[in-house]
Amino acid sequence: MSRSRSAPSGGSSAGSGASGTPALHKLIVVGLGGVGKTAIIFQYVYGDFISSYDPTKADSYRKKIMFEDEEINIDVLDTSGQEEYAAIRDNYYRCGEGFLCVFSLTERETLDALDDFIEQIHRVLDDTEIPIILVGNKSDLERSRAVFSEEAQAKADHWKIPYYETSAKTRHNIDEVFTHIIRSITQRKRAASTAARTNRRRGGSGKRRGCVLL
Ligand SMILES: Nc1nc2c(ncn2[C@@H]2O[C@H](COP(=O)(O)OP(=O)(O)OP(=O)(O)O)[C@@H](O)[C@H]2O)c(=O)[nH]1
Ligand SMILES: [Mg+2]
Repeated sequence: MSRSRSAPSGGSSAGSGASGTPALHKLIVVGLGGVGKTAIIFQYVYGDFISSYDPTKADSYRKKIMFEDEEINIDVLDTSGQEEYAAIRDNYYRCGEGFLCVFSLTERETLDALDDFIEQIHRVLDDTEIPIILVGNKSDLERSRAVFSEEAQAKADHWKIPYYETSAKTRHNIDEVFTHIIRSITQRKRAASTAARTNRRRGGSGKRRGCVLL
């Protein structure tokens, strides 16, 4: 497991282990400041809870895991929820193969804000099928809950995406969320490579989405 203070390098990761190197899948975690993006990633990668709050600029984490009997690498990009970084989000989003859209169950406006994030992801990638999961974090703070599960589920249904409630503090549903998004990404890549092979057999040209961070 490794952590770097810089954004990950660009490049397509569509090739998935055929050459013997582990497949690499790129996740991006987005949402307003303070909702627990960094805490969720830290709990998943290091099995620990950060109780202090140190606003993120952009960090990336890499973790090697066994998934469906195969060794894979995942790159997790931890974005900033601070408004001053909003303008550079487009650049980051281009590299994403799957997104966790996080809000805090204790702050209603953090859920409302996610419509804009999801629209931006769809627009930048020109892809409304990109794997996204809605994540309501801080489920351990039940007494401060400001969003009913049904309301968040309704938003997830609207966007046709799954919904999970997590706690980065207790680790509730943390592994489940990452497993779900990785499964969605791998299924999608498999379908795309099957389609590309079929297309090549029929003499078509393969089109791939690139991603470059400036
Ligand atoms: N009780 C509780 N506190 C949490 C949870 N997740 C995060 N926190 C706390 O909420 C604060 C903000 O968490 P961060 O993970 O830094 O939030 P962030 O979304 O990364 O914020 P930015 O980097 O500014 O975008 C910290 O004090 C965390 O300890 C949780 O599940 N339960
Ligand atoms: Mg952070």
